[in-house]
Amino acid sequence: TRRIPFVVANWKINKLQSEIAEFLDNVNSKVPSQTVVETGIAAQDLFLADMVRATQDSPIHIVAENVHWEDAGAYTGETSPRALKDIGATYVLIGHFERRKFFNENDSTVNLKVMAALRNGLRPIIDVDEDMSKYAQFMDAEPSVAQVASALAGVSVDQIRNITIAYEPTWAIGSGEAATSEQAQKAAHLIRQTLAKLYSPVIAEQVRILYGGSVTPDNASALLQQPDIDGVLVGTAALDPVKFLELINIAK
Ligand code: G2H
Repeated sequence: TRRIPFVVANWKINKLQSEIAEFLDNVNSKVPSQTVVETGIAAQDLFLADMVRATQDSPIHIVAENVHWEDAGAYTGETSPRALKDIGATYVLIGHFERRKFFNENDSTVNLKVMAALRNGLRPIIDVDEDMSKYAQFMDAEPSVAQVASALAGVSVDQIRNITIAYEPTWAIGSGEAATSEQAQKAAHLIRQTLAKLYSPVIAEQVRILYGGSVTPDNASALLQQPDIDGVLVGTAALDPVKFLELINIAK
């Protein structure tokens, strides 16, 4: 089965309410059907419910940038996965490099969040920022990518179909210097090998793997042509509706 390409915008904390309305007005009617290319936009929690309403007639999925691992309770300042599902969010980014770097996320909190998202019917996009060069020398031994294995601990064969993995090398994030398509393909392939070992080769072929880190309309096509890269996670370039639509067209 063909993996449907997936283009995800990650706005981080860069947009205001009025800018979001204008962006969605601009792109809503121009986004192709989900059977051609899936699209998602990740934004701050406070805008997500509005964004779900504003995209009711468009195929765009609304994506949370983070989630707590408990469904409810006394966790001031956190966002409940149950509440995210309730307002109509579809996907959630888990373990983004910036979460790991600035907010002390680690492999064990990432795993808790993955399980919480799945339990509530949200689809995790698991971010992996591991340095893959260390695996290159062990190519023959078919190493497992540690962040992938730990994020997926306890995820069943049935649940794995709801998982997307995003590889984002730390040095490529927001730097303007993307990985080369060869580097990104090598990393994506290692991730797919890891999935094959953890589950099965057939299941590994069904899971989408995205590349993220300074993706632009200029470098996207070479990246998306790689056999193991099924989509892109885009920060800076996806703040611009014209570039976002260009990226979607490239992914088609
Ligand atoms: C990496 C990416 C989006 P940018 O964080 O997740 O951002 O495209 O600005 O490097």
